[in-house]
Amino acid sequence: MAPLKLTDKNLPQIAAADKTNIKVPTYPRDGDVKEGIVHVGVGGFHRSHLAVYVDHLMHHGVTDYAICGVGLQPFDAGMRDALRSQDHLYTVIERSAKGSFAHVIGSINSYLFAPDDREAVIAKMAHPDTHIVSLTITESGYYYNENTHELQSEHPDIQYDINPANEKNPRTTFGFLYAALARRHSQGLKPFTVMSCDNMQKNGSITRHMLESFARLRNPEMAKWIAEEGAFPNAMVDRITPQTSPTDKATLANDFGIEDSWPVVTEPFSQWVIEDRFSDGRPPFEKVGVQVVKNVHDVELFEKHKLRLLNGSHSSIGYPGQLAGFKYVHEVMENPVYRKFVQQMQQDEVKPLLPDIPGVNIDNYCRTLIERFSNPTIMDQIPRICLNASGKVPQFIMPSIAEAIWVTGPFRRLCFVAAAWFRYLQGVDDNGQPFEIDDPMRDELQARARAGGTSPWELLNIKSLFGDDLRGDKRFVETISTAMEEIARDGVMKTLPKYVD
Ligand code: CS2
Repeated sequence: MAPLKLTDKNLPQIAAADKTNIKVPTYPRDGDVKEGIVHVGVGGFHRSHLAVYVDHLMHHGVTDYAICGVGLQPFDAGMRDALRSQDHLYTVIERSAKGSFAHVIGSINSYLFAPDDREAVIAKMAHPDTHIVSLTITESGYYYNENTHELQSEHPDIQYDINPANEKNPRTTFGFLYAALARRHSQGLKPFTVMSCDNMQKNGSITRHMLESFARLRNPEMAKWIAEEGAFPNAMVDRITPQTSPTDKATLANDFGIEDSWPVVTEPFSQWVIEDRFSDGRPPFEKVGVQVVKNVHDVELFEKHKLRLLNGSHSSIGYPGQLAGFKYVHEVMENPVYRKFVQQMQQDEVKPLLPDIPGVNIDNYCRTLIERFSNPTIMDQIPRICLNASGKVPQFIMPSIAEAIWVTGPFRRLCFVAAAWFRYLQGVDDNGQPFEIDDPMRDELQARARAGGTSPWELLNIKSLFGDDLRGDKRFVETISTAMEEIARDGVMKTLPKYVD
């Protein structure tokens, strides 16, 4: 039978036709449903994580927190068109050795594309039904200076948005948040909670600090109101979500009989630990497996474990893996030497720097990570891991190196990963094949990586990325320089055994 197009009208038929037990929304999607969450940055991760938790809530009868998706960037037009063409429904395909399971998700109710109508986005955020504005805007969307920990206020986008003449046409997330909050303030409404779902240590606190700094440049009164009344919960978010490939669409059509123009593939695992701090109410997240935690310190511990172990290991798979010519994460894990390298970096270099979390066995956590990385069915792409590295390596790898410097701990493998990133930035792999670098700082990084050759200095001198503690440490500079020379001379795979015991 021909696959059925994913639409509200076809849902009963999709559910009935299938032999593999597809879960579809059985809750109402109109009428009494309110859009309590506005989400900026609807990509694969949002659609496999927050939107899935909200879908579960809606199955539990929660009707006030459906999602209005927002795209701020021109490239979001693709998501707008895909979602609008299928009543904002989409399929999540969970894959593992146990098989494939498909869920149709109905928690996204509408979608606004800011380049079409910026005012509509501001009005939506300012609407009394909106209680939460959530974000997956990637690290670079925060305009956060890693060295000073301040807002990059000189950045042309921020300069544009703080100019009152541009208030109705913001470019950055902060411009939209500010305009909407100012409107709520003048209407006597509470500020919405700004809920970051990005991979950053202290993501909520950073969002708060960046938005308050932005607001101070516009109107100190508003900055004060946001500081006093606003809420910015910190959170650890986790679910590996590869980019959707054309094969995924074809498999969904063949195996499940669904025609979906943009499904999401992910793993069975999902975790979300969030601080219980909301300014205008929240849904009962704990009903659907979210760990809602009172103490911000506890959230920070979970964030630290996840960013340093999961994302840090991903970096160790990504940059050297790309140089060595691997295409997928699980292929790297199939190589015994490389696998050992990742395990030893976790065990010998990262784990000793991490605090205990009561109830969490860190060795089990590491073992689970290796299993998740080894899942061959999700086909997680190395170039995805390498994307936007200037916002990732300074979060995932460099803080472990800095802490190892303070305690004179081992860090050769971490330095090898940083060296591989520097080499990667030259844009040519170990076989001389060029590849594309996708990073908001690409031009500067690539020019410096090429000028520096096997010396790290051109790159280390970028003050917004690397702190003085790194630049000033002789042992670090020597170790990374040696690794850069080895990789340039012998390539990753010949060098790697030197870093494995
Ligand atoms: C990855 C993450 O992009 C990356 O660097 O490490 O997207 C990772 O897959 C997620 O954080 C998993 O939760």
